[in-house]
Amino acid sequence: MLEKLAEIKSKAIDELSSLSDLRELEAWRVRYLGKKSELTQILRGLASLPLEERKAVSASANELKAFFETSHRENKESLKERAYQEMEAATVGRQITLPTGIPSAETFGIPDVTLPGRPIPLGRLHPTTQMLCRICDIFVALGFQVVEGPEVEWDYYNFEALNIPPDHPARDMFATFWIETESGQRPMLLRTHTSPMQIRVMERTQPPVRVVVPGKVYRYEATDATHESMFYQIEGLAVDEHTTFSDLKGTLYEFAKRLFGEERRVRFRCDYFPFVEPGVEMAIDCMACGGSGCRLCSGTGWIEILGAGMVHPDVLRRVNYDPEVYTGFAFGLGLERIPMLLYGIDDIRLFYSNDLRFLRQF
Ligand code: YSA
Repeated sequence: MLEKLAEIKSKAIDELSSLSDLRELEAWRVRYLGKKSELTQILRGLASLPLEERKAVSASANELKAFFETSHRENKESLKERAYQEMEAATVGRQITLPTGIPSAETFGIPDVTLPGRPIPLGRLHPTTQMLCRICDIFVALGFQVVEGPEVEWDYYNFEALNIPPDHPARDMFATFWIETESGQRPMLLRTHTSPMQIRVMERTQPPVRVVVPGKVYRYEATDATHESMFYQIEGLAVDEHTTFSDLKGTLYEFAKRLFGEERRVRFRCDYFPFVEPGVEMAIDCMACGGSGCRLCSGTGWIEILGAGMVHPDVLRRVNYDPEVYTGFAFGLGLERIPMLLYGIDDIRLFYSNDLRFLRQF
């Protein structure tokens, strides 16, 4: 048996010296250390040997096993190192031909530096956020501050303080999501527009005031291509002594020029909002047809982008501003409508349906 072990050892050493890759080394390990190897069979059969022979064979067989294990470990390291160096050589522009049978470096946890880099997926800002930042930047450059306010609002701020008492027909303009409250508590709702922030800002600030307020608003409405039940608005408010309608027009002209380009024409027409007097809507000439009329502008040549007006004296009185001393203008625009115009997006619902094919375009 001892002779047999010596024979196994010499054969294994011979084979080891001619191994050229890790796959061959693995086959060698199975052959000499695997469950079906001669050595394993000898170790398993030790119990059946006479005592004296068992002692001698056991010592030699275990010694051989340890020798094989060490040889395997050392050869594995050196073959791995060799594979790695060959991979590395390829990155400095030298063409190498890998010896056949060398498995890919990644099999051993070594990055294959010859492969093209994998693109790292980058996040991006939502198109609404991008537009919100762009519009706020324009107003900041014109001297406005950006403030935010609550989306769950009191009826008082959303309606009453804005000259829309209970049962006022103007409430119909703002289909409302009401919040269930305890009986006797003041009514609460999801704000239907950003205008309640006009009151909140004026309550805690003395003129001069110049703010823009971006944020989500909610309407209890069926959705369609131009209507969502949750969308964004940006409110603007400027109050000071001697603020006039010309200031309103000048500010909004400048805003439209900076956002849509110098060549856009701007039109103001009378409109009604209970919290302004006079009230106007501002439209720009249709960028799709240049004003001649098309589907985008419903054949009118103009696209309405915001509502505005001079702050109503009753609103100023409610926040303890003297309307004989102070005047102001305000405006509110629907945010999604702007990228829809600029990029020709024909359905507002695309913004919030989380379709990455849409979102990745911005
Ligand atoms: C008017 C005068 C001011 O001095 C200040 C603000 C305002 C605007 C007013 N608070 C308001 O909300 N008017 S509005 O009901 O006409 O909405 C303003 C804009 O929001 C619309 O021009 C439109 O662009 C957008 N909008 C309205 N309902 C929408 C919507 N966008 C998407 N989905 C909806 N359901």
